[in-house]
Amino acid sequence: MKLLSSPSSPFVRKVKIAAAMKGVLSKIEQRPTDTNAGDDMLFGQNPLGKIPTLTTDGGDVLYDSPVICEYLDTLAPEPVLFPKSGAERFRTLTLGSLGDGILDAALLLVYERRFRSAEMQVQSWIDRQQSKIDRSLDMLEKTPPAWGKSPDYGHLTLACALGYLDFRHEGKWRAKHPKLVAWLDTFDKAVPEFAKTKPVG
Ligand SMILES: N[C@@H](CCC(=O)N[C@@H](CS)C(=O)NCC(=O)O)C(=O)O
Repeated sequence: MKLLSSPSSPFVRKVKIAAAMKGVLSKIEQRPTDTNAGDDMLFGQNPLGKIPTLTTDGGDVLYDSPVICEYLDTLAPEPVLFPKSGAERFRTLTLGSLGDGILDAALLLVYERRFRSAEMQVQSWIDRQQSKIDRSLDMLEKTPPAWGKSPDYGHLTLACALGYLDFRHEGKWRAKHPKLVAWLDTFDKAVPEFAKTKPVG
């Protein structure tokens, strides 16, 4: 398998952690990809120009990260990242969507600083994105999502979202969310690939 990748992308990090948990990371060749470089290889595989993008051994091109992670989950029986059915499945998918939503808002805040000059930035829009992150974390802080035998896709997505807030938003979330800080420490101990994929860049 081939993965269009970057060491700073939290969405790529999700895929690498999922692959490691399923024991297939060594079967993935990673191709460093700069999404700002107008890379024809990237646009040819994914017209959205986003990473992660995975090409399977059968030649199928998969995106985005939830789809890739669900594909990886089919490659080995354990641990189950996506429960097959029932309320458990939809709890996992919803936690994954919440983690991705935190990431989307956090990334938009980064892009606002990166791609707009200071006078073009709109404070009300910045506040709107920040409030999505704050509300989500406040809700999760009340009851951080426990796992049974092993963390699943929802948990690994949340861990990557919190890791990204540490990486690009100075870990400011930590002061008001002690239970989530403890939750992330527990995840870190349970999933060795989390520490190994600490973002750089
Ligand atoms: N929903 C997508 C989001 C992927 C995403 O936004 N990746 C960023 C890198 S962290 C990207 O490729 N950005 C380039 C762009 O938006 O043009 C997923 O889950 O894979």
